[in-house]
Amino acid sequence: MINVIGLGYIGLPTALMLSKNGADVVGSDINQDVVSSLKDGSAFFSEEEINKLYKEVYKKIDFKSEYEAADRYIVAVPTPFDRDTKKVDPKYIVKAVEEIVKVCEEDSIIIIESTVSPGTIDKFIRPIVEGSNKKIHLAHAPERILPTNIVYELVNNSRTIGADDKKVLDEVEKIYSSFCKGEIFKTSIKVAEMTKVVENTYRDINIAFANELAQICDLSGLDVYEVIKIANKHPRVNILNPGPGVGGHCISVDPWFLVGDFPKQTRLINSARYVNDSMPLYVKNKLNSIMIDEGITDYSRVGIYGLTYKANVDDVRESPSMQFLSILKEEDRDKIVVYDPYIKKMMYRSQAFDFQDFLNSCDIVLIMVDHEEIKNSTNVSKLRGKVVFDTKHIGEELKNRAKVYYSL
Ligand code: SAJ
Repeated sequence: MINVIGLGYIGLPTALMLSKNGADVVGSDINQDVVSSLKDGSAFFSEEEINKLYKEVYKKIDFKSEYEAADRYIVAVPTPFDRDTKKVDPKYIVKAVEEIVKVCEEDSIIIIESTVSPGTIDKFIRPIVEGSNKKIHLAHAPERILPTNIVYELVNNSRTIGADDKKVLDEVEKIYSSFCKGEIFKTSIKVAEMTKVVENTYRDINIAFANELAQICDLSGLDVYEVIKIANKHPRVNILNPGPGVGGHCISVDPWFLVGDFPKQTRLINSARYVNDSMPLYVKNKLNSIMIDEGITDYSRVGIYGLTYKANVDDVRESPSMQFLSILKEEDRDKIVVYDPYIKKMMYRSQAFDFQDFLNSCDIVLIMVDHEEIKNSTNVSKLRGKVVFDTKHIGEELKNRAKVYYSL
């Protein structure tokens, strides 16, 4: 039996997938509301594929807040970073493992899926296990799934497994190969920790390059998207997309783990983080000049489309829109109209919950997230007559519809 600890956007799909493929799964989470909604079948997810998988198997899974006496554990709890030291804050995985060692069986395997900086498991988790009076094995199996395509990627992405010896590696491989069709790479715990952080850091640096390129092209009077499109025709060039900043609790966080642990060796990584975190201010400064050009003096005539960290998700963690709003003066933040089709709860004083109501409330539309909703032609045509500042390069049709079209 496998006890999955932490039923968030990683733990839950993993528990569902394991159960679908024959495992006897207990899903544990400290949030009683999460447990109750999962148990009674009322849980709902922004990804349709997860809803389908959930409806198919939820009755087979024992959802509870307690931890189970088992021999296999998967820990998928948050690993925030300390904003001052830039180091990983391991408190949640430490707490989870402390609770597991109280109930787990002899010869159990604890698999940490949460993203951690290299050396975290040795430093914070191994002492707990060694301090227990049980023979317990550790492993690290970081996930690579992309929110908006979680179920497909759970099955098809390759997987990295780190452990101390072949026997444990083979046991953990058996668990993941029950659903993973991708290649499974077996290595040490520390290499697995490092590769996960490196993957996200690589992406953050490349997004920072695209964001710097956007600023260079803006000053040069060039269309950065045309430059990127043509440059990417080169067989060994793959420039990513510029945007209003980098959000989410992965790409915007994981690089800091390396900066925090290796401050002298991470100037490039550090600079990339500052480039990406400076984009909301760049957007604000550009918006201010657009407002002057368009004779709009009051933020009450400005509307922000999109609050989530990226398209077609309902997660607002570290989102560029939230970063943008946090740098506005309070009086302006209270005036600006915000709207996001994925956000149903009131988060800001002037928030719309209907696309047309949102458009009726503003003269300038600042597009910060490229949800499918804003890309469909019916809604694009509703932008006719608006001044549009499009930070996500929604598409050519928008240029022809907007009264005046600006982009990054
Ligand atoms: N973004 C850009 N330009 C781009 C791509 C993304 O500005 O070209 C922005 C997005 O708008 C968003 C942020 O970056 O604000 C991150 O979005 P993302 O889609 O790049 O990544 P996440 O955070 O949703 O998922 C990433 C993935 N990591 C990589 O692609 C290397 C995923 O595979 C990981 O599993 C996930 O982090 C994680 O949980 O670590």
